[in-house]
Amino acid sequence: MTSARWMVVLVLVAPCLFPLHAPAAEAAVRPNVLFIVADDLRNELGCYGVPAVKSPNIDRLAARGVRFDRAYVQYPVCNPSRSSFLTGLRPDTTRVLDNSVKVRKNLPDVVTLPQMFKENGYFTASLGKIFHRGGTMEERNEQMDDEKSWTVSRFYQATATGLRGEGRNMTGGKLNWCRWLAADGDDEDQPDGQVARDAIKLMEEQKDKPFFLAVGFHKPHDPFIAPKKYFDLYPLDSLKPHVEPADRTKDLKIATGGGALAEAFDKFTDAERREFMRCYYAGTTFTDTQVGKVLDALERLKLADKTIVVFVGDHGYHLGEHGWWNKNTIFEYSARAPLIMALPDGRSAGKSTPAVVEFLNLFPTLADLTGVKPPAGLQGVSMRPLLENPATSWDRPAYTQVQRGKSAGRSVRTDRWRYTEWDDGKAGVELYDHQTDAGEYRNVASDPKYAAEMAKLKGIVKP
Ligand SMILES: [Ca+2]
Repeated sequence: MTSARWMVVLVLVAPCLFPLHAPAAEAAVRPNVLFIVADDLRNELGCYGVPAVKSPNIDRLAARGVRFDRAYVQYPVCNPSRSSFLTGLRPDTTRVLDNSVKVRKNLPDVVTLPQMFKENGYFTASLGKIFHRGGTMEERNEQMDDEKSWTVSRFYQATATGLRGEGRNMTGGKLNWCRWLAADGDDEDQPDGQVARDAIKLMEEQKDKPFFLAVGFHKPHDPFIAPKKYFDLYPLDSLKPHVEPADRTKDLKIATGGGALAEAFDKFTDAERREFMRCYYAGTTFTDTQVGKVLDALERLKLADKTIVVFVGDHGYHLGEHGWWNKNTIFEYSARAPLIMALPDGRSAGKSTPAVVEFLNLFPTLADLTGVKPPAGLQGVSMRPLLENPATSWDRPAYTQVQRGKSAGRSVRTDRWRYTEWDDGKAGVELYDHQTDAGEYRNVASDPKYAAEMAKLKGIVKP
């Protein structure tokens, strides 16, 4: 070997051999993070075993990543859930329990997940809905966004064309959100199409430096607006509304019942149930298509092997299960959400894990995978062992809490059980055996056969 070739080898390996003497070089090899968030997306996707829902692009990501089959959000509503996983703190700590409070109001000095990357030399961008956007359209950016987190933050609106089309309110106007529109125009007439377009642009611009690109799609969240072509994928007569099992126990009223929503849902006809499913799935496939555009760009720009890709829903959703057509419950349907992570080296591609995990873990996991030092006090743990080997034994419960009316619900999910207390048990308790009751239709909390199990779960219902 000539001396010139030796020189080349030394230059290439030096940062690896001497990382402490080459901090700049080390920082340069840190992987990017592409962090994709869908809104109100339940675990009905091709890759989660539901081929009738068309999600070829999220399925494609699952084929090159790890699919988490039992991942739970800490609160089944947008702002509290996002505030939790974007700070790595439980809702009890953020004290964000509704859609109106900004996390920094309660924790002025908290270091958010994107902020950690920004302070470590990353370009960080928020496109669309990452932190919750409350208030009126005009107020959304200022009220709820977090400027310490982002180099660039953009929010989008539909064009005039994208707000025209065929649609209606499914509750005769009683619930303003409960409406759909098979919209005129194409993807980029909708905010989510614009989000995908700009995500691609930013990747093109930033491809040579580390980035944390947060891409927040608003669908399938209500109001159920998507270009008409996505509605056409789901003919009404192809959809099969959920049928409640005959042997179910009666739900506690606090769990789903009461209020204007429950009243409206009780009145849904079979045709309206299909209509609701169609517009929800149209939004799901619309979002999936936008995810596909972003993944295509990642490949085209040769960034896939330099980028950790995370795909999450911010919480689940009921489509008629337990009589409910919404989120904000602590049943499995609402507490569980999609979570897929793909590593740059393609490790564990196409595998899945049955481990019970919390969204809270995303923050420490991404810090661990990128080598960026996380802030003190994070309340989750790194899931790196599961990504490296999805069969790793993992025995940690997942916690989800919710406020419904005046009652506080707390739920713990273990490998086998879901146990829920309302107002410390004073307003009711629920126990579901997931070995025999995946839909949580038979509350066995009063069955003496499970007294020992109940006592154990009672002891861990608070983290
Ligand atoms: Ca949401």
